[in-house]
Amino acid sequence: MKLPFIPAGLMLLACQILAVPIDIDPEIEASKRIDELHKQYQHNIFKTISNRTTGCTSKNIQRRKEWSTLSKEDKHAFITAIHCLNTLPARTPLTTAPGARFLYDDFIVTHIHQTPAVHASGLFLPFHRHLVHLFQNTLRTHCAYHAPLPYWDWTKTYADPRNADVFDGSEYSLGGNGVYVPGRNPTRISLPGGLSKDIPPATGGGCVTSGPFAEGRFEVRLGPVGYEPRGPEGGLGYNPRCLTRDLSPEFGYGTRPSAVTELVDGCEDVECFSVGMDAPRGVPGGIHGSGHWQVGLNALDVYASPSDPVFWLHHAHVDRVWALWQGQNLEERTYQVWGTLTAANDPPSEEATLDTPMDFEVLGEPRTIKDTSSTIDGEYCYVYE
Ligand SMILES: [Cu+2]
Repeated sequence: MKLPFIPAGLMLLACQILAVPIDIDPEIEASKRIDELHKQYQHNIFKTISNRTTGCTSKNIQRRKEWSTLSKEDKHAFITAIHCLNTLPARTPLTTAPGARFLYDDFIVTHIHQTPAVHASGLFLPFHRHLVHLFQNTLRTHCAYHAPLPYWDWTKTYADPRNADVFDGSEYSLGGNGVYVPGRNPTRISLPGGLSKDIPPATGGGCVTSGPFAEGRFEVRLGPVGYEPRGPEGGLGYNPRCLTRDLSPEFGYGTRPSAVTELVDGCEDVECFSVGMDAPRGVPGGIHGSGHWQVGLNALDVYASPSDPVFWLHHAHVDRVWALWQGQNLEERTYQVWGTLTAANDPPSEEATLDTPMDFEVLGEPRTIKDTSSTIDGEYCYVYE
């Protein structure tokens, strides 16, 4: 007999009422539930494309993989390709961003410019889906990266991000934690929509010193924009420095498995999903924010956060959770739109529609929300493994 799915919270309550000894970890239950949701998502995607002979088919679909499941060769290729982006010339004119030197910087400049429109707004999910796609395309066309785009499943490492493979500091990681700096004050980050938040110091705080993005092997040039001391020219000036991190178990908790199941099981419309993912009570944060805050420092900067390469793996996973939610009911959930065109609707702006265009500046042609809604019907053709 197949038992119906019972939310972990309800199960816990039932055990308490019945005085049953509790040995259920709700996060283990939620994690199993994510596996079920993932199977259903994949089933629905492959059912939809199974009879196709052109366009996105089960033969040509790209499979995006979790970082820890990539082969050493693929990890190495991804890391090498990111370094490669930091050797090719920027397309952004120096008059637009005097600090933009290399191709990698184009992504940061675009993200800085677009931040007030594409966070805690109706553009959040669509904009970042296409940004990640453009990044993958650039790795392929300019730096010969042909392996799957990796994602970082932070539900697996929520208890302590220091245990994540992606941060193990080896040559097959995106580098380790920042070096521990004692006695630091909280970092006050400014969020789009005129809000701010104090992020307490965690387990690191200084330069990354191990792995392929350690000090001396990788340079950040743009920002900070979202906290003090701000970089020159509004963060668009040349400000070469190391990559910093401050891995935080406290914020890891924000990306626990039950946070994801609450959204995917609990949200019938994309308003509920987007708000929980990115802006609970209108304030930028949610699961998406917790992913940034548990990495720390460079990743805390809402504007210039793509300066930490883990940005791409984090946003691929935000996109996976959106795809997981859409994939439970592709017909009803793929083309839903909600929200306005400004962060926390400040200043007040129009409602987004499927035809709302998004600007990707030097990275590529504008796209509408509709262009980005489906992972298998428009220009995209990918599935998460
Ligand atoms: Cu962003």
